[in-house]
Amino acid sequence: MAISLSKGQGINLAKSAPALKRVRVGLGWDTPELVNGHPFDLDVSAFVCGLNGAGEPKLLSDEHLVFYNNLKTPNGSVAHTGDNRTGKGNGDDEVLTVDFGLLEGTAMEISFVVTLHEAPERRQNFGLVRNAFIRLYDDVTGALVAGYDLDATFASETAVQFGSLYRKDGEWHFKAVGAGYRLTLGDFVAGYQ
Ligand SMILES: [Ca+2]
Ligand SMILES: [Ca+2]
Repeated sequence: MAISLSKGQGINLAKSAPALKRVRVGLGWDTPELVNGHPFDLDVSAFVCGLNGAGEPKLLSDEHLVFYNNLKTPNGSVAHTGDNRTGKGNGDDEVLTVDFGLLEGTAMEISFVVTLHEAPERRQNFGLVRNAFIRLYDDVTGALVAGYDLDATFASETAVQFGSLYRKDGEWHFKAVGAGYRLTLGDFVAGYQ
């Protein structure tokens, strides 16, 4: 039975989906085709992080930022299936897979952040984004495990953290985040370094 989450809620995957070996993370949205004369292109990035001495998430390496320009981590533990430039259709628009068996033991958190490509240059923001969601599926059976429909309306934000997977006491959890920021992908990368 899939769990429908609301903002800030989390689930313990070890309890709600104990057989889960590989998770497919689907993110979706609907957007106008053109805004200010430019395409309106949302991109998902996954930040695969360990924790530093202060308990802050930091990228395990530059190659642990998985996005349209780096489609997987060195051993393929986290992989992106490819860029979607329009968000057309009701299904998942960009999809990643996480293989818990392959994940480095030092990986403690994987954040899924959606940024708006060239937002400052194109003067675009999340105010026109509709029907945004993040869904977790068992990648082996295809079953939906949990989903979160972002209910917040955004305005001037250019990036939104949809959700994150995190490890606590050896068990993976998923949290619905839904937090918007006026940041670029580069800003996020700098923050996670
Ligand atoms: Ca895209
Ligand atoms: Ca869509």
